[in-house]
Amino acid sequence: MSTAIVGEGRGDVADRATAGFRQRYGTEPAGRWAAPGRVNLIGEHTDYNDGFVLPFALPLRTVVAAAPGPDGRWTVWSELDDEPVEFGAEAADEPGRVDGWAAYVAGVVWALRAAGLDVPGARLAIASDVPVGSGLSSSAAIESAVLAALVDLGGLDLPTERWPRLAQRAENDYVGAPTGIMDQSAVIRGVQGHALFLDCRTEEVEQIPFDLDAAGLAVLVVDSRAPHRHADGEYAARRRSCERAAATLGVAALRDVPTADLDAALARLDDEETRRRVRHVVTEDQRVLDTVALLRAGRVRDIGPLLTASHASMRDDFEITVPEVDTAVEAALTAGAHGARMTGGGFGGCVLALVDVDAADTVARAVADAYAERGFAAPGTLTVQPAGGVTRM
Ligand code: GAF
Repeated sequence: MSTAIVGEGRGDVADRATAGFRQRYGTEPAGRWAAPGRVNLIGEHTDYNDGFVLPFALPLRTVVAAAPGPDGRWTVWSELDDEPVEFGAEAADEPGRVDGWAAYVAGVVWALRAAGLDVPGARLAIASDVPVGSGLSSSAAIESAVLAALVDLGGLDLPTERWPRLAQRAENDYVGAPTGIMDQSAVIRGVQGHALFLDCRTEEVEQIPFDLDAAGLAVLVVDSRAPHRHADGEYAARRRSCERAAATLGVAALRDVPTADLDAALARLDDEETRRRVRHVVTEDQRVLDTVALLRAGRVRDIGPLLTASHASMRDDFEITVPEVDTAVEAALTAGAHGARMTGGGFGGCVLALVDVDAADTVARAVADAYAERGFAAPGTLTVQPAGGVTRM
């Protein structure tokens, strides 16, 4: 049988952060800041190609309880690891000096300082319901909650529109993961009941109503629990391949290849693998635009085939799926899902399925049965609604 994505009996995440703060520092936090995880409805590996994405924030949150620190240094405790990590400006200013989960915190301090802001020293305690390593952006959630805390504690003059780029810089340049702007944007700019239509070149945003209840639908998220297989190296390789293809085609990014010109562009590339990569990105951008058009017209159920086509493209052209996610998608579709696809960077992580509300349990069970048959570890499942982005609680 499937199991809940979030561990049961752990108590409220905000209470855990507060309790951790009190226990670790012996005082009350000055405040608590919460940032969600995200799923991407559609638009995979399009963000670093300057294209379009349509993610939404999840009701699962990471909470940071924080207060100014006594000596201009940063001390961070996380329930992931009982040992707190402490660092000063010298470590924050040198990417890579702080590693492990605390690098996401040091990276934010670094990005804020690199932007010329006077970041206050702080004590932080972090608790999270966003599972780590499931492709639901636990790292963007930490970055964004810490960013919000430091901006507030320091009274920093930093409009929210600039937050996603700064959080992304923390991840790219301090942690060293060459990701795009999607995750931080979803986590920071998400609005309840909406999917975030983001143009990753201009950073223009449109909140697209995504009212699942009104349509009698649910989004079922399935954690494939597939062990990550070289995900970081493969992600970077896909990115390099797209950048090389754009250079060959003489465009700034693959977003500049119009769907109507795809065949002509493919004919100018001389290896089959690169052609498949480009075909994924160009068709995926178009699928995002088509999904947005259907949602604007209130035709939520009709986006199903686009989700499924996105999965096929990731499986066959971009080659970023693994047997566990393919099995989950196939089982969900066979059990009646309107559409299903892997969400996130790939090589494991989560699948989302668009289902009738009253079919969610049947679909979850069908996926669990298919996993048992194939000898895979039981998947995690959760039905979700689009939630709001980062806030002070
Ligand atoms: C990961 C990255 F962090 C995002 O920037 C995006 O590229 C995604 O993979 C794939 O769409 O989540």
